[in-house]
Amino acid sequence: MIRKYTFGTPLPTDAIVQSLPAEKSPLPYFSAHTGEDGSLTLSLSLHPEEVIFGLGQAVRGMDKRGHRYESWNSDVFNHTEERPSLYGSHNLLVFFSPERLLGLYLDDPGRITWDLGYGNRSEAVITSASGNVDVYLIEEDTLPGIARSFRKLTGRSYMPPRWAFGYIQSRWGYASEQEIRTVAEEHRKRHIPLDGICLDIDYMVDFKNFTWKPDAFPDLKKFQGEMKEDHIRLVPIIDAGIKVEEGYTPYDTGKAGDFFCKKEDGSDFVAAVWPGRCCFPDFLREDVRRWFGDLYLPLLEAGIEGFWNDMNEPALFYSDEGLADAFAAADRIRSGGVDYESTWWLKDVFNGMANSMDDYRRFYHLVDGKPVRHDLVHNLYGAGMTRATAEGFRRFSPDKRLLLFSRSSFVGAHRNGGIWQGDNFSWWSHLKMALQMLPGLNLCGFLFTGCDLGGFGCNVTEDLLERFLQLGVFTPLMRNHSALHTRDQEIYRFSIWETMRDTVSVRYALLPYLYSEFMKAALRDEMYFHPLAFDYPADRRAVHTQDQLMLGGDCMIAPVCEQNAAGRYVYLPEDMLLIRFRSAKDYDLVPLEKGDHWIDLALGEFPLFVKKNHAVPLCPGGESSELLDDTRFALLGIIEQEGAYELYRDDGETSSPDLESGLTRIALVPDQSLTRKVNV
Ligand code: MIG
Repeated sequence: MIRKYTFGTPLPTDAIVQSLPAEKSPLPYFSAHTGEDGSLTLSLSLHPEEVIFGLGQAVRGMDKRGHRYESWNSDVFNHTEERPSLYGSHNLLVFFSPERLLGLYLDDPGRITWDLGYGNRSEAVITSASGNVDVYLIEEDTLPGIARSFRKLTGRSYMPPRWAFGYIQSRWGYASEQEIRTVAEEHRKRHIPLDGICLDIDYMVDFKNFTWKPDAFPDLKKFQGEMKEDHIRLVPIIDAGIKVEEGYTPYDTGKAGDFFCKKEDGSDFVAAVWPGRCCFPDFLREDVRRWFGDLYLPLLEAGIEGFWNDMNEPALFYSDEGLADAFAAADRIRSGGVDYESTWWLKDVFNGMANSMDDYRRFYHLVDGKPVRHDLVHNLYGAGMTRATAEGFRRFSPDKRLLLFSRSSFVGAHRNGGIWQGDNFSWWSHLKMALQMLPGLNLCGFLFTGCDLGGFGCNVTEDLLERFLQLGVFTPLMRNHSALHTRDQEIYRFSIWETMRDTVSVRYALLPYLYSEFMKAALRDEMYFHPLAFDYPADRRAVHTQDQLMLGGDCMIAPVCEQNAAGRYVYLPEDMLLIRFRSAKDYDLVPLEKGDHWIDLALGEFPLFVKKNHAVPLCPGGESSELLDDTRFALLGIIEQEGAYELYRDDGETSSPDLESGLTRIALVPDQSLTRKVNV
């Protein structure tokens, strides 16, 4: 059951697809308080055992209790435990204790603070800065029921084409066709599976969206065509800002249509990003989205089938006004005398030019024809860009799914694209962080996601990349990405590349299964990854487990997230089969009983646990998603009673996937062997 309570006059967000009347009675459970500044605060006392799931893209554990967070989409390069917010705002919490199961969604595009037992361990205090918010309470009997209800409320999750489940290599810095061919060749000649290569901003002319360097990419269409013969797709990046430059078509047409965000005086708001001074499309307007979506057409006509949208918080390096203020501050210090305090302050002034609140208050959107200051709708910007792109894709490619993943997001954007987890570091703690972020993202509808494998910033070590890949085997987006000037991070750069290749080979053997689980989850409004509590709500150990995850309907993962560990402890909430993978063809099968186990996992080894009377189909594998044989499987599982696995298959790109016609029942027959060959 979902109930809606309206406070103030909320702005539209596009998050909700099911319109509900607002309740007339007061909001139950929470005490609501309106501040003198118009803000709205909701407080709830917490049970000692209460677990709080949700918030999607946020640091720390799967259970969000014990810290404070903020909904404020931010371009942050340093994902420390202290970060209140990352790139997306996903305003859903699920409170779960022996006495309560309650979902809370705040439909509010502005700033929200979430004190979840930080000020006081036994209280949650949630504040909407504007006080204009639709509050949704979701009550169901089970945790999966809450997830399903929330998806019904907010719409079906985005489904990418099947090739997007292949391994994707990316790096900031690939500058030419030649360099990308080399990356492809190095993978192919070593038989490292590969389905895509990302183009980062280096492919553009002066970082201008929708251009590509004529010398470095003389014939993009021909190049993409040749790569596709080799089963590799190019995935170019698009940034949010449009460079201010007369004669550059996207700027000229944007200007002619009056499509950019404005300052109070009616002139275009300008701030610098990679291309220099840029204007920012007002993605909240339908006509602007149509214009922007159309800009992808030349790239689509060149055969491109996937994109990633970046810098759409929007990230702002500085504005003319911010720069002038900083210079004025420097002048004041120059004339007033320098001491240590003033120099610290001055550094803060210059650092604070990026993504500054002053700038976010300097420009306006048109909402229903009326100007609305950006900070009140800040968290919608990335979602608006995703929507513009997705609407464009639906016009140009109505029958075929295309790949799209964004950096910034808001609930609602999960219908239009995936997201990646942003600029992590090559740190062991960030491997664990990536794992812990996944169930929250899934709960909020973002099923197609994954982190930068190996870590984006800092220099990776080879064991860390291997352990990242072991998590990536299971994440829908499996992309190795790294920043300019960091250590080369392609698999073939490392002495243990064969180990890494074998790890990726497991992804390809599992790909038909993982695709099946993903599509079933999307089509049934379920989660692909979920906390153990969703399956074992009465098992206290399971409910509080922070470093293991359920995957789909049959499995559990428990990655090694520590350097030089020879294995790890794993808690099994029921009897399971351990598959200890070394490669697609080399694995151990070990039945284990419910309880705690130490699992030996040498560097090239990683586990998948399969529930008893469930099974996982493993295909023979291959080097591209397009070359997989999804008719012959080894079925791995402990089967003691008859049942079936429902395998979902389709052509991998249809825009109207149909669950019923895609399902094939694979019979599970009791047998001692733990593995059985099946043809489907
Ligand atoms: O300011 O395009 O998160 O994945 O490689 C950095 C360059 C801009 C940030 C993205 C990252 C990408 C990088 N971008």
